Amino acid sequence: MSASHTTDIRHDWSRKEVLALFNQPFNDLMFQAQVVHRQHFNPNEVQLSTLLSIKTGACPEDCKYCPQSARYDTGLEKEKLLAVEQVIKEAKAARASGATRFCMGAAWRSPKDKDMPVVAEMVRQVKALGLETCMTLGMLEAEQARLLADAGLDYYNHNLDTSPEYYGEIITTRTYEDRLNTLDNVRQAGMKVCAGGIVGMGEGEKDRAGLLMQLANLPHHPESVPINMLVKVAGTPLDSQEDLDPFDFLRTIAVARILMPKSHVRLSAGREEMNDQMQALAFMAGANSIFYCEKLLTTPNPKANSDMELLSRLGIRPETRQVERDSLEEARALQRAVAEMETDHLFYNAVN
Ligand code: SAM
Ligand code: DTB
Ligand code: SF4
Repeated sequence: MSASHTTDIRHDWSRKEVLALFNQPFNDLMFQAQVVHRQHFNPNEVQLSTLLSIKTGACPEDCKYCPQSARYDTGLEKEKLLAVEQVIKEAKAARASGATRFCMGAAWRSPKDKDMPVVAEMVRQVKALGLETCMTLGMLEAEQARLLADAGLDYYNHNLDTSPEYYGEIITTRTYEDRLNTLDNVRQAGMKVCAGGIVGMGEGEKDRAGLLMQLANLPHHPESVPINMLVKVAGTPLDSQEDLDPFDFLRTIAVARILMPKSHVRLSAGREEMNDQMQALAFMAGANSIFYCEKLLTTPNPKANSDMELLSRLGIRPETRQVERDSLEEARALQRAVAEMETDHLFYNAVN
């Protein structure tokens, strides 16, 4: 495969091609992912997102992995929708600890109309703090997506979770098509898409390939692709699922990087069970975003200081906000132009 071929932004991947990427020798796959990664990103930067559960538990859906489904007894304390002030307090703490994006998640099948003004207000106030905003509230109608976009929501997270073929083993209360419709509504409303899935749910390699193929063949690649390793929670139907081979997890990250070269690939749930070496390999495979918070939605995540220590040992810096970088570059260009104008008169123009 030629170098240019591997870096093209494509939306027409076949399962055979994706499986061929997966089935390369591990070192070849990692190398290819690194080459693509370095063409589009600084390999020593990782984006930090903080996650907050704004409404916890008692969800009517039956997602077999999820501790928040009302159908499974996981001993989780349910909570009503948080007050806006509480969310803002958490967002300020996230900003102070160095996160650039604040993701708010609700255990809903879809938001009710009465919830929309409240979540929109959360978006407005979190955004006013200078943070990027993300929400994951379940399925969205077109009108709801427009309302969130109008409030200034930057990203909407809605995962495909697995391949279309394996999906029915995991969720029966909404279809794959429902999920694709929500992603379409989010895109049409002009928001950035965050969509990925979970591995380690008993799926096969063809399903991991199928999931990534679905994501990569969307009309636009999601800007953010979270790859979650199943967090096994007691009481859920997947609590005693066999562990996935860690190399298969890393292969999934690497293939995501190759298929979606310009997207941030997030090393998402499951880091609590990964050692430092495994996380370092995931960054080498092309992951360049993490959830940076001591709790995901309901389960533990590494402590902020241990994350900072790991990043520092690897020489990785937290990524600054894109807008900041863009406006910084603009400011520098302006400065250069002004400096040139100021010094122009000092030089004799030999052309004239
Ligand atoms: N209820 C909304 C929905 O399902 O779209 C939003 C919240 S839901 C918890 C967001 C995502 O978290 C799920 O789509 C799934 O990919 C991920 N997730 C939930 N439980 C998980 C677990 N035990 N391990 C890994 N990922 C999980
Ligand atoms: C995503 O892909 N992973 C996050 C976020 N999007 C909302 C959620 C992970 C949840 C892990 C289980 C829990 O903490 O409840
Ligand atoms: Fe509900 Fe979301 Fe959990 Fe599914 S993943 S049970 S929709 S909270």
